[in-house]
Amino acid sequence: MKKRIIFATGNPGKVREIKDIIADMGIEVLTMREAGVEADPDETGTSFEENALIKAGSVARLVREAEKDGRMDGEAQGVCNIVMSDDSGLVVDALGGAPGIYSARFQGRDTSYIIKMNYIMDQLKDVPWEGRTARFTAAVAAVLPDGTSYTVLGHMEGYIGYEISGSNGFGYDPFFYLPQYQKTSADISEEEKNAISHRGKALRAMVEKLKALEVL
Ligand code: ITT
Repeated sequence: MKKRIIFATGNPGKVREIKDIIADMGIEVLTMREAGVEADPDETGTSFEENALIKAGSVARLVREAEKDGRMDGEAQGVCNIVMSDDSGLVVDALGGAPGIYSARFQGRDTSYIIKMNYIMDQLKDVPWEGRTARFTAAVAAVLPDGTSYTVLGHMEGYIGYEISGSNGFGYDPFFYLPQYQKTSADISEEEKNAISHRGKALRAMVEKLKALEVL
């Protein structure tokens, strides 16, 4: 049976990266919008994994209803729709792990990332370089047609820089300094970022896991 992944995200930055990462693995991926379903559940969990499961679970329920009603494109040909999601964020050690799971909501969901990053840099103004360690974390969740679910975590380590630089990536990338490149994650190419990112690692690990289980 043909397998495809429906990705439960409304974040265009994530969509771009996810499509690139998964395209390299020869698996079809649709966003929830492309699949004709849409959900924006409250992220009430207390961890990246819990929130990823909330997002994938709510879209999986809509997908199963659409399959049952014959509304899902490709269902007549017996397509196996696996729903995945990504819950991610920036974990700053000097801020006790903040903004963490609240990264998108930090200082207000509609506040610009320039303001969010300047706020964090201001909070860290007296913190020496060694104390400016941070990481991006992503939990990728997958919900199978029988309701079984899995989560996988990925991390990308770096430092909170002293300035904003670069126009690739999205969100907090322009102040996230990668010592191995001596650049921010917005200054390296998307291909370079996907090779080392939290999202790239978690997605590849999830695909490997599902392949090992012969689900993909
Ligand atoms: P969905 O829930 O629809 O997927 P969202 O943006 O609300 O979209 P999250 O709740 O997972 O997603 O929040 C993740 C936030 O963490 C994201 O909005 C960025 O601010 C930040 N973030 C995660 N990964 C990032 C990356 O690779 N580069 C820069 N910022 C990132």
